[in-house]
Amino acid sequence: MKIDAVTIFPEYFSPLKLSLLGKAQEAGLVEFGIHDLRSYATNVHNQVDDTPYGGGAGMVMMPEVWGQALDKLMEIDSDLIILTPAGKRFSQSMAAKFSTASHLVFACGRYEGIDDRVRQYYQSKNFRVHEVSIGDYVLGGGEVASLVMIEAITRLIPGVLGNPESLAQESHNEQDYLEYPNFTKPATWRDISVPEILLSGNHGEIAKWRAAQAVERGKSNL
Ligand code: 6GU
Repeated sequence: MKIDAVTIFPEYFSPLKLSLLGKAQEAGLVEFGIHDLRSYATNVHNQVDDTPYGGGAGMVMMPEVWGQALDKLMEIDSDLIILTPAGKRFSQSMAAKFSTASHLVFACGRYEGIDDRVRQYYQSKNFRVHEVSIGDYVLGGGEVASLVMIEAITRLIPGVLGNPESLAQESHNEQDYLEYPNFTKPATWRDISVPEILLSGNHGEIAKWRAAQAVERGKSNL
């Protein structure tokens, strides 16, 4: 999978070098391209935002600079993801869908967002355009939201996780219940003991206990 991100703060994306994402990139499973929006500015001051038509607070990102950047990046099979708190809420099922895409382009809005004609234009050219939010709170821009999405999506690409079993068992899987609690050595820590059943070696009973715990946690989180 190829993943491009367009931002006025490319440094936000340096964590892509770390951990799972860094390894996935080294293994050739995913290729990241981070692009500075400002380098596509067409005016002398490298300006990327301007005051909103109709008035109101804040600034809006200008369409022409986004057009220059996205014309370079969008290919026939690209999905364009526009980060905005007004978008559709990101979820595990959305991550699963995006994990089978061949090329994702993340457009990181700042200020009050990107001139809506950018969305309209790429939609009218029959690109798949998605406005996505990661939750009901307002961030300073789409960069952190993009990182959240990239991490959730890339770990679902076959080969990225060392142990694919952990995918099948984890929280927020298709059944939508939350995972059971986990314990490791020592068996007693600060007078708190690991549940006996987990030391029993009875894998049938352990599976039952875990399923019950998972349901309990799911309920308690509703
Ligand atoms: Cl995608 N962008 C911004 N600016 N704020 C957000 C968001 C995105 N998702 C949740 N809050």
